[in-house]
Amino acid sequence: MEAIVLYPVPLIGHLVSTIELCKLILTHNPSLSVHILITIAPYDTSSTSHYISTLSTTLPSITFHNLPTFQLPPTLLSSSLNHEALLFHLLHHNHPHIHQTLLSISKTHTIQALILDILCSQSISIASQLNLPAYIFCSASASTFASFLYLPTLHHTYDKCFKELNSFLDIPGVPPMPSRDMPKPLLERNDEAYQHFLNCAFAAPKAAGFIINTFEALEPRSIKAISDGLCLPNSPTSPLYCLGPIVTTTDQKNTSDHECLRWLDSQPSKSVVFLCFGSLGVFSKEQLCEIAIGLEKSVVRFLWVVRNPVTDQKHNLALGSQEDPDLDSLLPEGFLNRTKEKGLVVKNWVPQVEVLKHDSVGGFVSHCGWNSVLEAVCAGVPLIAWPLYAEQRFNRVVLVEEMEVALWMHESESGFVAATEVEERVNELMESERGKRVRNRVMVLKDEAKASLMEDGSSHVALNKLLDSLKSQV
Ligand code: UPG
Repeated sequence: MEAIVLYPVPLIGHLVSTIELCKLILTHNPSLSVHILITIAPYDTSSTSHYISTLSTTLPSITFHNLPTFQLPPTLLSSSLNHEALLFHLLHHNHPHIHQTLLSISKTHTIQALILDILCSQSISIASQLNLPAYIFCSASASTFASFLYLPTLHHTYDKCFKELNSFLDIPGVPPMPSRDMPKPLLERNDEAYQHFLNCAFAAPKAAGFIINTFEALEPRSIKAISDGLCLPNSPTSPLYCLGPIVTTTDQKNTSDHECLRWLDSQPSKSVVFLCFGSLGVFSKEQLCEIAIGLEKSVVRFLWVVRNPVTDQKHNLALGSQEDPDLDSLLPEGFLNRTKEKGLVVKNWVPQVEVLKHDSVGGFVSHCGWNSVLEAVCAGVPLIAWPLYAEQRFNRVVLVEEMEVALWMHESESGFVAATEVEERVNELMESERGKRVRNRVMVLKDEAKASLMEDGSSHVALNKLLDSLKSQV
């Protein structure tokens, strides 16, 4: 029996689209045996492990292989390594286990391909040892992927950290990129994570193909730059398959009958701005109060997902703590009562895809995670871009300057956003001519997204090409 094996990293934003990719492939080729290698991050968050634990019961058509748990050595635990660097330690530790699992799967199946998350690109070497073709799957944008492929060139062009460079980077297919807006783990050259990313980028050209969760009409320039080989000036470029938008159809926490949907039912059409910051984004108590003041002063209705304040100051990540926040003690005194006619604050999590599709939602204040962006585009909801971590500042530049689907949320040097900025931006998005232009643009892209998935749409055609390519590998 023929099989494909996928190896995602244990981060919700990556897992969600990997699972959807599997479902998509299975819909078109139900006889294929699909295997996913599951690993748990050393700094696991309960949302990720909960999601993983539900997968095997809800998706019987996919076989999950749990790789042995990685116990962080005490020296690493006490070190000041950031979570990206720790993740790469885990991935490295997994290498022999992946090798072993692939051998074991190949006893009963003919493996067509190993599909690796972009962060697992260094595992291409394992595929080569076993004579298996490896594909890279990028759950982020084509623009991000262009910068990833181009990283070795940038690395040789500059000898300073992007954080200190203070200039615009010229990346093929990407608008002029302020060096400080490069993905967070790449800002410091001496950061261990930077070296790992660079190694991944060096390994990537050996892949048999690149799969990206995007579509032609959304990112025509970056897709063309990658396909034309401009991002890999020194080696041939593998075929590119843009299959998106791959958007999740199931909520990761089974909250699809959430109270907020009933509240939205009672709001006027396109009147509500939705604030939600991905699977990990959190703020300080001071920042939460500032958002509250801005929303209260604004003229718009709001639906706001609030989590407990930052537990990891360095990254704005809710690592560990997913307990319900005590809203009364976190938000300004009397805020909930004063705003009850125009707003709803929800603790921790909402079924985001459902919310965005609701007719009452007219705007989205987002951290610019790529899944959130695609979900907004598919629902025709314009954004206000408030990046927090990972490649989200990079995405903001692309969303505002290139795609023109978002307004820019301005922050201070330290990343703090003032109440007046929150108030002005949400008013601007929901009430101004500029807001209208962004809304019109996202509506066009919503139609394009739908068209790309139709029978002769670009993503559908790319999927067929990918399936043919997988078949031809055995
Ligand atoms: N989500 C909910 N309800 C919530 C919060 C999130 O359903 O209350 C879902 C959301 O619909 C989406 C996913 O969780 O499907 C979040 O994904 P994404 O928007 O991509 O954010 P992250 O979880 O932060 O994703 C990581 C990176 C991000 C990157 C993405 C894809 O942080 O920067 O673009 O992975 O590689």
